[in-house]
Amino acid sequence: MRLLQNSHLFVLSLVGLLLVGCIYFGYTSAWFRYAGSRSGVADRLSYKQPSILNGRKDVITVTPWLAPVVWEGTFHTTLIDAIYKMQNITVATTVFALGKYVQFLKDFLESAEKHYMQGYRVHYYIFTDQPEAVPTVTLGASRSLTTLKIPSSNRWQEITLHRMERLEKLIETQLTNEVDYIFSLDVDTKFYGHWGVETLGDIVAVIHPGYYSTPRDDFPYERRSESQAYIPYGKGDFYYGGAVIGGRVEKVHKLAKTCRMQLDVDKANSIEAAWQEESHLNKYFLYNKPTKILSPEYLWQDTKYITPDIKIIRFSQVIKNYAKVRPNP
Ligand code: UD2
Repeated sequence: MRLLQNSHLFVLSLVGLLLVGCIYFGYTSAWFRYAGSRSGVADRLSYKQPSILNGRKDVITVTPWLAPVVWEGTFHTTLIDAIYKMQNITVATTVFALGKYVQFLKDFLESAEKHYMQGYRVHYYIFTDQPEAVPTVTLGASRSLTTLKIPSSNRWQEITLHRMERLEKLIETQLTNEVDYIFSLDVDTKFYGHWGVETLGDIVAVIHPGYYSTPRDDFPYERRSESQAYIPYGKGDFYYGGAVIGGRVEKVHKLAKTCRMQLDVDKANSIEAAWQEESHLNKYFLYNKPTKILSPEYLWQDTKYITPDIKIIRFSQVIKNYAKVRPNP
């Protein structure tokens, strides 16, 4: 009996030891795999040593709340790519082309296929009232396009106002758990230079090219206190453009939902903010600071004179005849 108990004990200890061993080796090999993949980037690449002392001196590269401001000369494309490539991400990209704005789609898509998120999985969502007018553009590998038919409006303001609601619903119905990041972009635009994963962040805003050296009291914020987009004089960080909104899909959903709710309140009170959804976006970003800011390199205007601080134009609003393309003045 005693012998039997001892042999039982011996077998149990052996099994126990085996289990501990398995767990230990499992963990260590997993750690080595992790460490290997982490050091892999540094091992495979040779890149210039970053300097803590030298950098762009002509512009700010970090906000007072410590969000990076992305300018040429502040990031290393190959290094950032090596990090993001390991993450196997998908970037949804929404664009609205209603009424005569369908004419901008060809240049937008063709230039995006040259410069935008090259080497990454991109899914374009085109909201339009004329699916048959969406041009056939050859897309790169891992890139796809879905056309979503929606009604147009005889007021351009209504079209831009409703983008938040459409964005909110698209994320809820199709994108949650499907994509990692999303960008909502204006269609009357063209890519001229590299736009890659350096633009990704939790919640991303772009500096409007028309106001990057303007004092805050001259920003075209909504100044009527009756509107939910109201920002009083003396407040505000930057003036952000409505043409680019980006970030992690759940963060952009929160932004779109909040702005849509504020827009609903304004509508019920018969007030339309000075710059429609752009005014609400600026209000949102005042109280929910963007975690990354894109410099005006990422939103320029073809009509604008280029100043020395702009080293590259990556994305720009094309010249358009407002009277000819919009449904109303
Ligand atoms: C500014 C903003 C824009 C938006 C708007 C709000 C920039 C550079 N632009 O541009 O993002 O916040 O003010 O009023 O920050 N659209 C159509 N069909 C139309 C009219 C508009 O599809 O008939 C769509 C299209 O995607 C276009 C976008 O709405 O790119 C913005 O309209 P816009 O470019 O006419 O507005 P704009 O130039 O005043």
